[in-house]
Amino acid sequence: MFRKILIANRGEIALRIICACKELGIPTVAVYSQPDQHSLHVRFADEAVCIGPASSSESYLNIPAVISAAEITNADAIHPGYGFLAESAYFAEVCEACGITFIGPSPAVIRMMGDKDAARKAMKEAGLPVVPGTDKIKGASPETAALAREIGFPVIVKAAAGGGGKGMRIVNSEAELAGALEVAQNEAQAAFGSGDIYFEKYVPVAHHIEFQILADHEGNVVHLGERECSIQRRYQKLIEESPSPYITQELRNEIGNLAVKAARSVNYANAGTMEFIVDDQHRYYFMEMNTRIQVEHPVTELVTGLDMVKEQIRIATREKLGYTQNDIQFRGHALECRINAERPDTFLPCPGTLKTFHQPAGIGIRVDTAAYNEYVITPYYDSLIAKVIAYGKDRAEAISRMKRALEMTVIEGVETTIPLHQKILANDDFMAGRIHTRFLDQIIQK
Ligand code: MV4
Repeated sequence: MFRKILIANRGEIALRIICACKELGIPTVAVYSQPDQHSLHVRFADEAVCIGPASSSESYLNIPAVISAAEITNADAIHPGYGFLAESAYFAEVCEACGITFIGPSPAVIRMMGDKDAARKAMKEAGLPVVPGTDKIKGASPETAALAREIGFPVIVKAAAGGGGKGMRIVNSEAELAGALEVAQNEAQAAFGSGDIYFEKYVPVAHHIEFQILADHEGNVVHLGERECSIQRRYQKLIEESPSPYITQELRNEIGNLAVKAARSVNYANAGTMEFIVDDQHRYYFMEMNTRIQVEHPVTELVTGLDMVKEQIRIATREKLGYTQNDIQFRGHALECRINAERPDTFLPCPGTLKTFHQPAGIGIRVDTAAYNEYVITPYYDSLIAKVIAYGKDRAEAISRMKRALEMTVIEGVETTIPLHQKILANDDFMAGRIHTRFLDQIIQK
């Protein structure tokens, strides 16, 4: 086991990793930026090192500062959480060069999956269906227009270095193409430092379904079923659930087994997520793979009973999984609502002080948060206040628990996404499991 784990993150995920380390008996080191001095991850870690000022680029993204903190505290592993350095192949390489274990897959796999075009090719090669699409394209030209016509409008332009929706543009007709390519390239350049883009056939009414996998260093791979993530706003997920009400046991086995084979084919080791778009005919297509622990991992933990962060740590020590697909049992239903500090009219972040913070509890409710009374949501980092996760024997019970949990959450001082969640949970189509990628637009327009 590791001697000491440094957590290169903040907020609820830093606390989540500390929980896993405490249960495994591994001492922890927190790193923090100046405004995070009084954060709970600093308080609950065994040691803490300030790594810089507020701006992420000078603190949580500052590789020399993070590595120095690991060296002076004698940490032999780093858990990157999600965001920040979690999908930096370069950071994983620096860790390796410094003799520190990066708790995640190999730099080569991170790099390949970070290039969405390369990832599509590798996964296609490994037997996964991918959406009809192009290689990287240069920009507007007669050849580009011909490619789009060949695929057929609508198409969706995506950033090759991106993921998660940044730099994405839906293009309905050839007239919109040149403009959309330029906007997407500029957005991609600004967000990822690379203007490389490609396009895919756009699947208009679809399900965003992601499969969770766990893989060890010896080629043992299992899947932990899927998460339904179709309820997104501006490509930010709002509600995730497992299992998906749209996926039958047969389809789960089929996609899950393909995902496992594909992960094995690239020597994947650690937790990983394969994103699929599933159309209204239940046809599924691989979109991208995320090589980190995800925000929505708790719904999978609740239906499988596994502690995914502990599994990540165990795998990183080169322990074997110790179980096979048949040992994975799916039980009940789980739902996660992301509570963000944001204005309900503009959906813009709403920084401020939580004058009152009362979190829900009780049977079937889990809350992952780093907030407390007087906690300050700064404009520097993302505006997530808490993840409320509800578990029930079935979807109806999970939803009813979520409803009462949101009613019993008190957050004063900032506006939050709770009213929007309540509107979604009260919707008849949501209740009936009729959700898809267009669902939220329909709700908001009403
Ligand atoms: C798509 C798609 C339809 N067709 N790709 C959104 C986040 C990013 N990781 C992938 N996303 C999508 N990619 C193709 N070829 C639909 C989505 C999508 C979505 C699109 C519009 C509005 C809401 C959405 C929710 C989930 C996924």
